[in-house]
Amino acid sequence: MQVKAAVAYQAAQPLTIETVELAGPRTGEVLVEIKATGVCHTDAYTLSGADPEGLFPAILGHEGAGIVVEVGPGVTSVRPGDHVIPLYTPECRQCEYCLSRKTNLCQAIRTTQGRGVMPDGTSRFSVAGEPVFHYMGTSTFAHYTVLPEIAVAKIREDAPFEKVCYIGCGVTTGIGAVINTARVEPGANVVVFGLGGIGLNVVQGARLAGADIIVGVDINPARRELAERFGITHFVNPKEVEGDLVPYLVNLTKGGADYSFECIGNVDVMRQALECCHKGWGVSVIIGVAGAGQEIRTRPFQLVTGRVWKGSAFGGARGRTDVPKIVDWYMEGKINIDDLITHVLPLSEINRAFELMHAGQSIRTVITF
Ligand code: NAD
Ligand code: AHE
Ligand code: ZN
Repeated sequence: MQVKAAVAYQAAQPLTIETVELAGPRTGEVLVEIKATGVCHTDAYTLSGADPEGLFPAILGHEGAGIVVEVGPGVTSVRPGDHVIPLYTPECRQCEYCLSRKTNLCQAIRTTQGRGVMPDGTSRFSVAGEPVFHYMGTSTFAHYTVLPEIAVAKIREDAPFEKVCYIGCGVTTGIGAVINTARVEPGANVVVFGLGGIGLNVVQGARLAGADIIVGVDINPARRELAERFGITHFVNPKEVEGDLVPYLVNLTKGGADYSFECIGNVDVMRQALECCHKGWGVSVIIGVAGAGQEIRTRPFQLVTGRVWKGSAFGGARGRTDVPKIVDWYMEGKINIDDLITHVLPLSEINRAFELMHAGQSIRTVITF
């Protein structure tokens, strides 16, 4: 079928909006009509050329929601008409990783996902007979996309696509990092670096978990007001701090953060996030994605003296199990998504979403089809 899509032909170039060819779902696959998709900083990261797994030409996008329109042979868990959220972290419930119960990182299709193809090694997208790569196994910057059955979460039908698409990445990543990865407890002191589409969800997760002090750190002063509404008790702009940021934050949290979260993708900030943690027990969670060749550094003494460095992908969430529950939380008013969606644009204006993000003017832009 012919499908409207935004194609990334080259790193650091705007996306091209055009009609591409999409082949139907094969065994174990589903065809989904994408109704809405968020634009996450990770899409911008891959488009920039900094992603070692970045491939071109590709159809980016990994924060979508839509409706199943066709299923391939052997598909049993969803059927046409079902409302779904695509999962860049699938949940096969059969691989060693899923069965371990120790991680959400299902590996059933990870290798082919990273190579920009479906599990059988081929792409469903093409332009003029030439294949176009999938991205993160989701490619939600297309009006229709094909996904493995294990990479969709079935959700309730009364949930608005243009809001719950954000649960496909940002909401789940931020709240999940607090609840599943750090397991923040009531009364904890938390520092969140980066108050964008992920960091503000960490803030609302920390508030849900009953954190006491929640410090938000961002170089964009415009982030302060919204972050306060979402639960920060203190705002720190590193550009306005005299001297070192780390001792300043240790002092503010009365000895160091019980938990810190890096939601930027800056390796120097990752070091600060670890080192502002409380001696003996502070846990720092890396969420931000850093470019090819970048490495983190600290004195091993920081770890010897009890600080813990962790990472979190998709908030440690098991997509098919946890995503429908997070949709319920939104529908029950337990979490706020609406105030984080600052812009809604048609696919034809998707490049504007990247401009707004880079200018620090948006939290999340949602594209509707
Ligand atoms: P965003 O652009 O919405 O937010 C980034 C925020 O960081 C902005 O508010 C910006 O002003 C702030 N910032 C930039 N440099 C800073 C500095 N030096 N000090 C303090 N603040 C600074 O991006 P986002 O969509 O929230 O994504 C954040 C990061 O998380 C990205 O690296 C993204 O790739 C990553 N991410 C990871 C996962 C995961 O599963 N691990 C999921 C989604 C996104
Ligand atoms: N391709 C990058 C890795 C990017 C990355 O870490 N992705 C996160 C999700 S970011 C969503 O906005 C993730 O899920 N990682 C686990 C995984 O298996 O990719 C690189 O550096 O190679
Ligand atoms: Zn994302």
